[in-house]
Amino acid sequence: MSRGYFQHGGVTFPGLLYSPRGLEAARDFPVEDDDVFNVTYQKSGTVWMLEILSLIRSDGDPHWCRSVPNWDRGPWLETVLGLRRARGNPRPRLISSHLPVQLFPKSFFTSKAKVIYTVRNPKDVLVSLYHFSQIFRPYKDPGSLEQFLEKFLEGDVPFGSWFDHVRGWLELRGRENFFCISYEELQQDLRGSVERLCAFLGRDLSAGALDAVVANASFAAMSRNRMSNFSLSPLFILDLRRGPFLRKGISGDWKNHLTVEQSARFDRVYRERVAGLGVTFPWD
Ligand code: PPS
Repeated sequence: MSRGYFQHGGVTFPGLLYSPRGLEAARDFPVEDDDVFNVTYQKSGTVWMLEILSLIRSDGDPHWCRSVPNWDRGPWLETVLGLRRARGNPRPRLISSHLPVQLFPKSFFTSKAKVIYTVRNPKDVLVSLYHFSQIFRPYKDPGSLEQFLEKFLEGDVPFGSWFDHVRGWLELRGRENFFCISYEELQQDLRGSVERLCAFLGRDLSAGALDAVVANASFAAMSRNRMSNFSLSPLFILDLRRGPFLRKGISGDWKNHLTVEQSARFDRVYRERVAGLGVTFPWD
């Protein structure tokens, strides 16, 4: 299973797929002004947003999404293979990342490249990550949900603390090239969200193209698409015999998993850590 973890810049990374040298190279990645970055804390809707951005780029035509795996359309910059792919992809590039802001490519901060940051209710992130940790081979076995909850709240998980990640990225609010949206907004109004994304990206899609984006980025369509459901991923990376990557795709699944006490414990830490951020999230 897992090869263990290493620390880089105070953040935990798995030893399989990631390396300290790769992370240094990601930090030095030469960002181009026409790059579009799909940034999230893990399990917050990365592949969903990647599908939406791929479809917007193709004016709603699903051909690209159905013929090229998502990890090649919008490679994860922090993985060794993703970095190589991002370097080689033709411009304009779509690039995904779970990196905390302090480890993100330095050249982004003086570029006109765009970042779309998707946030999700951290209780749902916790539950999604708990299941994912059981199928994603680079991650350690999460133990019981009770144990994993404590690790998550302490930030003792790959990519570090949800609270630090969100706080760090939200400091970019107000920049012209930064757009923040939530998983919950995508759930509540996908079409309206796609329209807002198009406005941010400077794309003018017809009503028919918008409909096609919405239809092809649905949970059902993505679950059927081999290029988006990770069924092409090798077994030594993802063990889909133990559960699907596209698991439930709903908001509020945490209610089916956390006890009243666990939820209250989460809320106490959440209130402390999110105070002072000056943001109201859809789940607050
Ligand atoms: S990863 O591994 O960090 O890149 O995972 P990420 O893509 O960020 O998050 C996976 C969760 O997003 C859900 N998902 C969707 N929900 C609704 N609609 C669509 N189209 C969709 N696509 C992905 C996916 O099911 C994971 O959430 P859970 O709660 O585990 O189902």
